[in-house]
Amino acid sequence: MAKKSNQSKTLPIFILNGPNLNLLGTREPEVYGYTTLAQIEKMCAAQAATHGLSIVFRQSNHEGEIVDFLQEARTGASAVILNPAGYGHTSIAILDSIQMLKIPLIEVHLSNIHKREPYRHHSYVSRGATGIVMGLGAQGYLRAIDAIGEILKDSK
Ligand code: CA2
Repeated sequence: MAKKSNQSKTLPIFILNGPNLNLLGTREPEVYGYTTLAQIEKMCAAQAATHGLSIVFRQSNHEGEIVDFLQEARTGASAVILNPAGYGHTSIAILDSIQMLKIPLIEVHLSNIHKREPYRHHSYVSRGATGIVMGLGAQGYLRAIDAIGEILKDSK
């Protein structure tokens, strides 16, 4: 019989993206940049690998589906990176799901929401987030992965 390994593999980082982010790189590049979501996924996978980590990368235009992903993260992820997009400013349901997590969650925004319209200044997600990265474009996802790499290393 095969011997069981004592080494437990770290669960993936769930990288979750909210509504309209599937259109990245096609409109408003002056606000959101030219990088597509598919390119961000590749960049994230490569960055996670430098920390010995893997990712599950998802996007949804539906609030309930994001809630489902967050519930899945409770047992399936070591950490979450979430760009809630417009739902960050409106969704108590997504905040409730975040508050049920016992793992780190980093909120990411491509743009600096505080430099933008007043209705973007408040984020419900921020209340439940371990940390926030904003205004760095696609690079922000990579910096969030670096932060998670450090947090998970420190917690070992
Ligand atoms: O800066 C961010 O990452 C945002 O989360 C993006 C959201 C916006 O509602 C938040 O206030 C800040 C919008 C995502 C829309 O994505 C687009 C993609 C391509 C073209 C236009 C919008």
